[in-house]
Amino acid sequence: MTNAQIKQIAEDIRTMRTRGAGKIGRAAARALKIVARTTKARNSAEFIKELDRVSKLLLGTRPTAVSLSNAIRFVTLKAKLIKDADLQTLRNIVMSRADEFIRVSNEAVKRIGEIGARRISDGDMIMTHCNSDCALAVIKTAFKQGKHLEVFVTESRPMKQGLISVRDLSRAGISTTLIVDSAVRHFIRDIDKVIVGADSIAANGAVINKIGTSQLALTAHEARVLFFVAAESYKFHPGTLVGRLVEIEERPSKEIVNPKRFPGVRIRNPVFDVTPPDYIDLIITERGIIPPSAAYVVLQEQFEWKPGEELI
Ligand code: RUB
Repeated sequence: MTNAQIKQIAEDIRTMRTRGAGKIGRAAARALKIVARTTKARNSAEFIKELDRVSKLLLGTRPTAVSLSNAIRFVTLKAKLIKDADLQTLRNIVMSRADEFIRVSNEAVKRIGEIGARRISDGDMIMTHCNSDCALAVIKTAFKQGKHLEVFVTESRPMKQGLISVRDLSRAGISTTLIVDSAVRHFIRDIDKVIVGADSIAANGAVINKIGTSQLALTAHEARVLFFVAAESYKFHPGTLVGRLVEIEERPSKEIVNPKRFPGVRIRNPVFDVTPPDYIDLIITERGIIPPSAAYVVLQEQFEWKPGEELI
């Protein structure tokens, strides 16, 4: 039996009540902590089985943000690798790893804000897409430092997460302009820097983020506008070290329009896309700024992986 609270966390991720890669990762850590706190397992083996079952439930909610699987891995791996530990020890390990993930993740967003703000100049016109805590942390930190900024935000169809960004930025006192996604090229010549977040970053430096990001990057590239990605190191995707592709989530067509109004028409709703590393000037992580070509090194360090080895 899965605890109702855990089911609710999974359902909130699936329905996007909890959304944004960082928040998804922290919600998963919270769910696993609840497992450790409330488990009825009688021994370590039963507890590990329960962790696996809940991890599977969480992993089935949304496929693209690697923060989800990286959070699960961070919280559960230590307990799974320890041999002969008693149940209470394993429960304590999972609870403290969950707390650690949440703390480190929140600190990372703050640190990204500080590091990224150094790359923002007084008077910059910035464009952002969708709603990323990391991208907004950079903008808001630069603004708090006294830099005068103007931010253009794309609506981000179909779920319009751009409206969340617009509200957040304008509440912070930042001059904010909302545009539809298709107006990006019309305004790009007024923009100094584009800043977006990431759901996954591949070993070759490609960034997977909200659908439309790659179009925005192409437009910025054409206009020679700087393109920054702000992302914590747990957004780097270990599977891409061994050639796995990041799955692009396709969501129900009804998020775009009521399909009953258009019988016989196929409606496709991929919600993320891949921006090639060539269009990315830098990636701002909590450990510092890297060029996209350094993604491989970040992944190797993060997962202590050497070529030819199996990933655990
Ligand atoms: C959100 C999205 C965000 C990244 C990064 O997509 O694409 O840019 O998740 O966000 P969705 P953050 O709304 O479909 O989850 O920096 O907050 O982790």
